[in-house]
Amino acid sequence: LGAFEWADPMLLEQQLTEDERMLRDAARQFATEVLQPRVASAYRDETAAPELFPLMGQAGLLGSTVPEDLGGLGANYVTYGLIAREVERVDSGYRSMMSVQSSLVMYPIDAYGSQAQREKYLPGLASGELIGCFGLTEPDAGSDPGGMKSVARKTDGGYLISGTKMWISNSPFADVFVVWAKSDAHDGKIRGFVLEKGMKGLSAPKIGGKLSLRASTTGEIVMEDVEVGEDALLPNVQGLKGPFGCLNRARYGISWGAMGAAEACWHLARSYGLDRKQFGKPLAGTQLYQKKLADMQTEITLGLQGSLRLGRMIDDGVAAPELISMMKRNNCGKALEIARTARDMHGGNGISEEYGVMRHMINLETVNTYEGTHDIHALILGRAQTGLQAFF
Ligand code: TGC
Ligand code: FAD
Repeated sequence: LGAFEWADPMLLEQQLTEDERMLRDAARQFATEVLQPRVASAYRDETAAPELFPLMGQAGLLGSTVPEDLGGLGANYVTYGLIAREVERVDSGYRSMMSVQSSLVMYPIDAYGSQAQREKYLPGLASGELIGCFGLTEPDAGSDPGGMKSVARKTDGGYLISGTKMWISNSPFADVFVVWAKSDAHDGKIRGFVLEKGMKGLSAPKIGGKLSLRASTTGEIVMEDVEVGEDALLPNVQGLKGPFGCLNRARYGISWGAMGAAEACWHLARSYGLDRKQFGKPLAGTQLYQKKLADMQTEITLGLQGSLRLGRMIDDGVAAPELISMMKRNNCGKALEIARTARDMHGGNGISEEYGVMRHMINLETVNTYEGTHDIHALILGRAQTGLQAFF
């Protein structure tokens, strides 16, 4: 039998290729050197950080799966997941900025766009010179995006788009807006459109008062008869499977990212327990403390192994969306539980910004909600095994 590696019990490291490890290490270096030093104040002051996009672009973090000739790395989905894990180890908000740009803006332009749209937008989005956002959710259509009210009305040369999108990551400083609306020219089917900052009738006010994900900026997208040409339509997809195709990639990335945040909390709790003495001995030498560490270690090990397997299945083209729901749901729920426990294990220090565990915990409340809530993914899995629809 082999030796037990407490921080990597399933030897995940050995299951990666040399290229995957190299790109993961570059992401770790960027996260440690560029993101970590700024996160506490960014979170406290809710600082908008558009300047991070070109830095992320230079580090190869944006659109890593997009082909190299369009500015990406042409990397696989395992690499994309490993990058998400490293960035979210620092903060879920930074991973959000990156994964919206990669999976929700670059992916649909690459997969559903015309060659002209791909050439126009992808290189700038990959370098971070352009910032993107993705508008699906509306004030009255969150878990049920099919109930959206945004519409695209056909005109002679294009469309007039109207509606309001809510809770949109990056929107207040975005240059490129991928939005979804029901098109009267396509029997009311949902279609994707690429809008640009500065278009008449388009605005993106910031949503204030957020107590979670404060290092990432969130806003609305307000569209009042925004006039676009035919070239703004994403030509190669229609219906809800358009936005869901993007969400599949982003949800998969979140399954890795949430484990990164959980690992950060676990390692902090372990170190804290080794240093902190009460009743004449380290906290880590008590049974209750060790049980909590063992639970964290187990859930993280299983969660990471599940995400790796899922990534390999995506790379092989055999992953079903329901499996993505399973891993997104499981890893977010477990990460949130781990962060709450780590907060408790830090005692009073657990509420201080210095230790970071409470920031992770509060961020994970959002991560457990966006991209399909914990319960919505349960309903997707319930439907898949019973054949019974329980949404309505
Ligand atoms: P349903 O009848 O199930 O499906 C409608 C059509 O869509 C297709 N489809 C999928 N295609 C690809 N991948 C998937 N995962 C798909 N899920 C569904 C389906 O095959 C069907 O196609 P067709 O051709 O037959 O029409 O639709 P429903 O209306 O019953 O859906 C219910 C439900 C709950 C599954 C769905 O609406 C859902 O997942 N709700 C959650 C909404 C959500 O995740 N919103 C995310 C917004 S974006 C975001 O949060 C970004 S945060 C990012 C960050 O900052 O990091
Ligand atoms: P609701 O759908 O109203 O759900 C409220 C509660 O009801 C939840 O607990 C839910 O599980 C439950 N519920 C809903 N339906 C059912 C049912 N049928 N049966 C049982 N329970 C049910 N969206 C974007 O489009 N782009 C973005 O970039 C984006 N970024 C975000 C960033 C942040 C910080 C946040 C908080 C959200 C973001 N979202 C974004 C929106 C996010 O995807 C939605 O908030 C999420 O899908 C839930 O929708 P909702 O808030 O309308 O909640």
